[in-house]
Amino acid sequence: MIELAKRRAISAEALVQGVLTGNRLLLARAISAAENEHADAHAILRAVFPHTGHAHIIGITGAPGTGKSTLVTMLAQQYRAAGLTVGIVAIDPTSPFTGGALLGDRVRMRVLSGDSGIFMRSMATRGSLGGLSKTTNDVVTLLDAAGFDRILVETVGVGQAEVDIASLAHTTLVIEAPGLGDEVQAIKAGILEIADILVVNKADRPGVDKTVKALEMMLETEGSQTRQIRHHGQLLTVQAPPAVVTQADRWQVTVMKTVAASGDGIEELRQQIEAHNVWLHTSGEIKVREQLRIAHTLENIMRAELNRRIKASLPLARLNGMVEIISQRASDPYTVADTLLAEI
Ligand SMILES: Nc1nc2c(ncn2[C@@H]2O[C@H](COP(=O)(O)OP(=O)(O)O)[C@@H](O)[C@H]2O)c(=O)[nH]1
Ligand SMILES: [Mg+2]
Repeated sequence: MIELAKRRAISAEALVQGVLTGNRLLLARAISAAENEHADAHAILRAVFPHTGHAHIIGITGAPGTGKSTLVTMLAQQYRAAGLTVGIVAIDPTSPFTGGALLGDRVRMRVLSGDSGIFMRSMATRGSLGGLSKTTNDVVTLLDAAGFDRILVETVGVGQAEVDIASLAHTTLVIEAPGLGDEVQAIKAGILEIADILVVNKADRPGVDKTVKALEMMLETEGSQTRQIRHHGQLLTVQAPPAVVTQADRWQVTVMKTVAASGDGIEELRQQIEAHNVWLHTSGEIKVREQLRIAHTLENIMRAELNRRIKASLPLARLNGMVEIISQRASDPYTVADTLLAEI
């Protein structure tokens, strides 16, 4: 039972119905339950899962300050103008208590509020080794079940989250901005492997053409026809089966210029995202990406569950006792770890 306004509790069944009928208040409650790993969370997610698989999931990553949040807001409005509904998940690795980014999000929420075709949620990453957490997956699942046509997931391009986004999204946008000094140096290696569309935002700023050129040169030299994703710690190269690969089957990564602050180039970007969506289906690539998404989700769920079990079966006193034994060299951490894991 989820506590609402101190006294009223809402049953998992009511939350599931709320999500499936697009009730915003109940959707928000269900998301909170998932985020807080409430006891009902898994029951809710299980019940809504058969109703997922319809949304096109779009990941947006890039360094802080490149204009991702501004761009996502504009893109959402453009999608609305095109008659589609949009769910937004903004993931911020900073603490919700430091303010900064969330303050910006509050401004953004005001811009987008009042439109029932848009639902936005900000979340801080926690307890997931810098990557996207299991709960990010869960929130996407709930938005998908609630019937949103497009789900935009904004994540700061730092560490593991940047690579993870490519396993979560169907289409990945990497956002750059001009004026990062030595362009080629500033553009991180690995970006070409995850980007389906490269965006140079802040195209109103000097140096934009230099940045575009640098990216285009990188694309030419690396001939980014394959997409590499780390899975089980191994580099997985995703490509269509060799027999059917023709030039027409390949997705051409392009560099697009936008000014998110004014909206310039946003409609063109939206159309390119839609073109990628069409390509995913005509080429059959959608199946490959869906399998990756599911494998990634499954791994995240198992890892989270294992963490929970380890914590539950290992009281602090016992852990401290083990630490003492190891520190006296009466045993070693490998043996103790095996013993403790065997008990789970
Ligand atoms: N000049 C210019 N400023 C922009 C543009 N897009 C965003 N900004 C500004 O850049 C700053 C960072 O934007 P934000 O969307 O928060 O970036 P994020 O950290 O990547 O999410 C804000 O002050 C925006 O107003 C743009 O196209 N041109
Ligand atoms: Mg942002």
